[in-house]
Amino acid sequence: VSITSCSDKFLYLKISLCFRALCCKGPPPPRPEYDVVCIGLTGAGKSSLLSRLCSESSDDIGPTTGFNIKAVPFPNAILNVKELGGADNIKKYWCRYYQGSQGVIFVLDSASSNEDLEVARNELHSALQHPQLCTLPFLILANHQDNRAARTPNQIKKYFELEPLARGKRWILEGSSTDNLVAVKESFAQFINLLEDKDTEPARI
Ligand SMILES: Nc1nc2c(ncn2[C@@H]2O[C@H](COP(=O)(O)OP(=O)(O)O)[C@@H](O)[C@H]2O)c(=O)[nH]1
Ligand SMILES: [Mg+2]
Repeated sequence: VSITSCSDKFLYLKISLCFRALCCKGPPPPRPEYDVVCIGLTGAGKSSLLSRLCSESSDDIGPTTGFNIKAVPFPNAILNVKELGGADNIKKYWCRYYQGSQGVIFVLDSASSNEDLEVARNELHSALQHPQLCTLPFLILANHQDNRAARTPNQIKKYFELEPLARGKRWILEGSSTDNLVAVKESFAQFINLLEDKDTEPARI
């Protein structure tokens, strides 16, 4: 079609704009949001991992007093993560913030002393058995894997005696470190699958 006159050109422009408006994709559908609670002892790496996932610098992070809420974006979901401070005087209030949670992230320092690991194990066991959390998906991150003293995820699995507790539940245990964000994102992608209830397989521990 040859377009010669000015009004023809104008009409052509209008038609092509209408065509684009009809054919071009509108805004992407909203991503589902999940409220999750993030617990673990002080120094485990909760704030650092969450900041890195939000593309923020983790250099000037101090111990979390009280709690800290972050909307952490992923390609197919947004996690509203409530990080609860891990200090002794705060831990006893953790359960007050469990209500409404749809999933649990538990972070531990795989390179910590045996005593600290024992405390972390007891905290994880209490969370796994807590009435408000026991039916929810868990992501357990054996963090600080870049430290030479770190126990492997398999060693943590045995030490934490997760197998009997994990049977038939939707839990994932993965190694992590702040210097391998790709692996951390992959662990969260699996966790989001559990939150979406896509993965009906029992625990991957
Ligand atoms: N090398 C190493 N250091 C980490 C890792 N995760 C956290 N840290 C450091 O451990 C300290 C405590 O981290 P933080 O995120 O505040 O722990 P939180 O108390 O669980 O929130 C900080 O100095 C972090 O830089 C990790 O995977 N590897
Ligand atoms: Mg913190």
